[in-house]
Amino acid sequence: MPKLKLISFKICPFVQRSVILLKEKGIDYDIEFINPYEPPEWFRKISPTGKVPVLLVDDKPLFESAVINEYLDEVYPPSLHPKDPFKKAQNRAWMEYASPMYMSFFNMIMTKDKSEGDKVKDEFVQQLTGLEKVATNKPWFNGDIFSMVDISAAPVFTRLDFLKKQFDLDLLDGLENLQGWSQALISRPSVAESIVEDFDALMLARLKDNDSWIVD
Ligand SMILES: N[C@@H](CCC(=O)N[C@@H](CS)C(=O)NCC(=O)O)C(=O)O
Repeated sequence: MPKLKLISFKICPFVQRSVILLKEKGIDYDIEFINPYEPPEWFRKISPTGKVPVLLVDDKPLFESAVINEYLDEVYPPSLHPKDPFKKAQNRAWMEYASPMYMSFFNMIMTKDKSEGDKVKDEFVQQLTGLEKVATNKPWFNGDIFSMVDISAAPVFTRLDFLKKQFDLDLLDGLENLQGWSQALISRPSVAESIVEDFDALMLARLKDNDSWIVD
């Protein structure tokens, strides 16, 4: 099996997706934390986008979390995708749906101005409402089988849990399917262990540094 090293940023949701998959499959890997916003020179050389995650596979770089996860799923069977091609494609479509939610979340929490924050919050809640319509609460996206699509969405719920605990802001209020899915995901060992110990402190520091409306 190849030697794997994940280049990470402690509060990055995209990295978290790869960590969950690595843990879920019990794959051995090394991890190195950097700040992609002030990257070391060696990272600039190996990352075409300047973003994390980058997975070094026998020292060869692979970028984009979705691609990294598809690679790991293929190389370390059994696959966590449904077998049926249509269902698999549908799951992948919802994985695509979840990706821009991280940008909405980031914009929502990093905005300085409360009224702008509320506007972005409404957009984010609309995205959640779209997900609510297809979530099953049984508890996983595909019912009783944990899949790649669950991994793609899990970091959304880690972050919503942070907002609820730290600011009493519950964006899952009234979204019952997502509440069930969220609980199941947050309690899953691979997800719980994918969060760095100082996650809340780092998030709070980032919000304060950005003068976010949430910390007012
Ligand atoms: N589409 C990328 C997004 C990765 C991404 O946005 N990573 C952020 C950290 S969470 C980053 O490295 N940003 C650095 C930058 O934009 O310069 C993926 O899924 O891997």
